[in-house]
Amino acid sequence: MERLILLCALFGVAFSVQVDFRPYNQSALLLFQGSDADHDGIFSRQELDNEFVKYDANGDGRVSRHEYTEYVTLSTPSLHEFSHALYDDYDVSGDHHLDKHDYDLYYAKLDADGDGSVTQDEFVNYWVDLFIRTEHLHGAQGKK
Ligand SMILES: *[C@@H]1O[C@H](CO)[C@@H](O)[C@H](O)[C@H]1NC(C)=O
Ligand SMILES: [Ca+2]
Ligand SMILES: [Ca+2]
Ligand SMILES: [Ca+2]
Repeated sequence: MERLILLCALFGVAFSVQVDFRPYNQSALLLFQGSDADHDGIFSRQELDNEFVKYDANGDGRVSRHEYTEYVTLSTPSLHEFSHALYDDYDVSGDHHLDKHDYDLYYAKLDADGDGSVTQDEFVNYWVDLFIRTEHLHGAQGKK
């Protein structure tokens, strides 16, 4: 099956209509490469902010569930359910808004060894695990 990867920003996962993230380690690596804007091998806290600001359509400094899921499904409607699962994963405080507080907590989740920076390995391991946990939501069913 052809896997068209049109764009690979961290969470604005815009793939082709036929989504298949397998092999997960490869998709996670592509996400990392698309998110590590300065290519220093570290996904920095600033780079995380730079991703989330893209989803803040009304510019109020917070990302609502609607803003995020619209952003993802505009390019890839089949990721509707997956986009909600991702939102829940980012919304660490669970208050249905994404803001600086969530980004700090989310960054800490990615930073497995707690040294204050997120390496490629930490990032890829996190996303591979997430792809596996959410497999029933991102449309790999029925494909080879
Ligand atoms: C993904 O994992 C497979 C199986 O362990 C390995 O052969 C492959 O090189 C890995 N790919 C990447 C991009 O790490
Ligand atoms: Ca970087
Ligand atoms: Ca907003
Ligand atoms: Ca780390």
